[in-house]
Amino acid sequence: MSVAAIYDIHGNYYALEAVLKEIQHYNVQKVIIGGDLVWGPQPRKVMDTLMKYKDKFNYIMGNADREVAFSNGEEKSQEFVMELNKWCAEQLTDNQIEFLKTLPENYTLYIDGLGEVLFVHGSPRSDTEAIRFDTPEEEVMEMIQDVKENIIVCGHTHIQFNRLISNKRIVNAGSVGLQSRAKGACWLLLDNKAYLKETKYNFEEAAKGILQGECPYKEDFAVHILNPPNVGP
Ligand SMILES: [Mn+2]
Repeated sequence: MSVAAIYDIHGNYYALEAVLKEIQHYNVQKVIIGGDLVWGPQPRKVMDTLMKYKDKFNYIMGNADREVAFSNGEEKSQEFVMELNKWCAEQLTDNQIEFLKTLPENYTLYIDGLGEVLFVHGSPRSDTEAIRFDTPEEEVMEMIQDVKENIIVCGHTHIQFNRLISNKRIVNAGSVGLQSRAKGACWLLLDNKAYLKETKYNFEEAAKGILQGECPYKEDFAVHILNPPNVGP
């Protein structure tokens, strides 16, 4: 069985379209949408697209989905994050907001050749806890101590990695829409092993489309897409 894990789309419609097109070449039988769907420049277009697959794909909730859908941004969130939470919620239909509210925290799947795989957004214990490519092993071991599955797929930090820590394989799918470091839309293909994928798309066209929209801070999103930063959030 081939599975695509598509994480951190962050309201980038162009990147999502590119990845959905790309996965058609891999005979993918299951798609896991790993959270942080809408917080970004094109929330409505992304949700209109994803809702077409609402019975076909499997979804988990990201911290940004929770904050947008329940209008309960973290108290420590910066002002622009709160403003965008509100703006994104206003762009969505009631049905789309309700859909986001029902998303589960995690998803488990048995994949031949890999075994049980646990999909989470941040860490197994929190959708805001970051597992980065360089998080010290002792810190990660605390986060995963109650996990039974052999493999943990996560996102949230927008930089891909594949690490083996205490006999658990931990794979970060990277970000489709707001990637750091990579020059493309990042996602993960799971088959007999984990393949970190990067799909090229037209950054200039995406930036132009975003600038034509009404999103607050749209210039910052356009710059991020044209010149991905070296560090994740
Ligand atoms: Mn996140």
